[in-house]
Amino acid sequence: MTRNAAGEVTYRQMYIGGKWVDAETGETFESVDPFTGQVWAKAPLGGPADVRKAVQAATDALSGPWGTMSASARGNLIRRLGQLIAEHTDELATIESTDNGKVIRETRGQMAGLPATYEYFAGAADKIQGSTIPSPHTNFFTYTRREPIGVVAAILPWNSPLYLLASKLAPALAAGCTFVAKPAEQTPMSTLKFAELVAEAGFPDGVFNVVTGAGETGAALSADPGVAKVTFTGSTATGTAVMKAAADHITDVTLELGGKSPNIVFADTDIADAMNGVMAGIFAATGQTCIAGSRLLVAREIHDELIGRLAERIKTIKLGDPLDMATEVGPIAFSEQLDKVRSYVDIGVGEGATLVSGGRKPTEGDLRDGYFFEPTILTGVHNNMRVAREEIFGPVLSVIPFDSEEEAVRIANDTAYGLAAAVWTRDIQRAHRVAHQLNAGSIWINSYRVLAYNVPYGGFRQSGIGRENGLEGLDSYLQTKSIWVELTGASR
Ligand code: TXE
Repeated sequence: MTRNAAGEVTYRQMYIGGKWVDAETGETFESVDPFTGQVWAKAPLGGPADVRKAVQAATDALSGPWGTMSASARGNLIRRLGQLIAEHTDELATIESTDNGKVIRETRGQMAGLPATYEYFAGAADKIQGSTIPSPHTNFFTYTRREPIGVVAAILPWNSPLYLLASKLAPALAAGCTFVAKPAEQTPMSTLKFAELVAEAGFPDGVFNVVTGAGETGAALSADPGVAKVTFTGSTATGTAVMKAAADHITDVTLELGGKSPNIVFADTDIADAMNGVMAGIFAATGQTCIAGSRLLVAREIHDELIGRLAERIKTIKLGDPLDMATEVGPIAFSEQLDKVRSYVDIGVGEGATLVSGGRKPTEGDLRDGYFFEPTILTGVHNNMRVAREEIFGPVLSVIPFDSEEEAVRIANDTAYGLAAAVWTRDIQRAHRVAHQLNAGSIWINSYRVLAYNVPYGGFRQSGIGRENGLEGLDSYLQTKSIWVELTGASR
């Protein structure tokens, strides 16, 4: 599959209750290819009526064949879905790279990894079990059942649509929930294509639904009383709005929000390894990942050497067409985000930081039309500056020197966020000591950006609530029912 011919626009319908539908209003919205700056696709603009219809379909599906299906049969369907994804990885990767500009070498890798997520949770479906509890009331037999929480609404961002969907959908299906997905308005197309695979896998109607649209659509979904749980990935500001809306109906929430993650490099590290980790930490996905290592905390004695080597390496990074396997860094996903990234560089320089590399939108050759921004390094950053405190969500590295381990930990933890962090050192005691002191949900030692479907993932503080992945991720789609059976007839 290749990019659409000039002027050609792809349209896909929403998937609600097992049917392909337009929005009730007939309205649509456009998705722009960030490499060409041109509209390449359209999707229905789902409104409150479509949201209600999808939540109703998901509610009805809970009491249909899905509700009485054995856990093993549910697992088989999830496994089949994983197999279908494996057969379509190139197509899904191309759609996603066209929608959000992420380089195809990254999206292919992400898609190739998805079947394992579905396989893991497929296997977990029939291992969900309650317990028997020796109650102090000895005339009672007491046991628990682990039941699906109900209708799950997933509100998704634009940076990794199907990857983030998988970490929500696979456990929700394993738990026996039904699901309404609302992809981001910038990236509706891969989730709509994915719905075809769900249909082909043979899930009963209404188990999986997609409503496309913008923030208002997500707001309607998080406020719908039929939704038992909202799982959201996106900005902390929108996460706050989602949580407030959910509070009206005591709807459960899992929130995976922003970050300002520190990559801490001690002087005793292998500097070449650390350099690779720093590069991948901030420039992969053009810096548009919640776990981006956007604050580089570096020991003062190696500061100049590390920055010098990073600045040299940056010159060799190949920006270009995200659909080209040779491209290392693609465009920013959409023009408002490019404006945001650019404005932060100005803010940083205005605050007294030094622009060492990058900092501009390239205009040469085939980069002319796309929303590109050069990989950027700001040095002389103080942790009080906005470029050290606010999530930029772009290829901008803020470099902060430190003089002691204690100071490094203090600066690292001096943030409203707490999603991830990395420690680079050869000293095994220091590595663990520092990891234990860092307030973040994922810590890497001598590495960056490694995640897996079976390892819990989530944020401390304003980076979120709840954990995804692993059995802890599955738990968040279950609720416990305790059953008391009187054995003697004593209460008659
Ligand atoms: O995010 P939003 P945006 C951060 C990043 C980025 C900033 C803004 O810093 O620059 O957020 O991006 C839906 N009720 N991250 O505006 O608003 C929206 O339609 C319910 C970090 O794209 O959080 C989309 O589907 N839903 C992040 C989803 O929320 C609402 C990934 C995410 O959009 C809504 C993305 C509302 N009131 C951005 N308003 C990460 N943690 O990885 C919008 N939405």
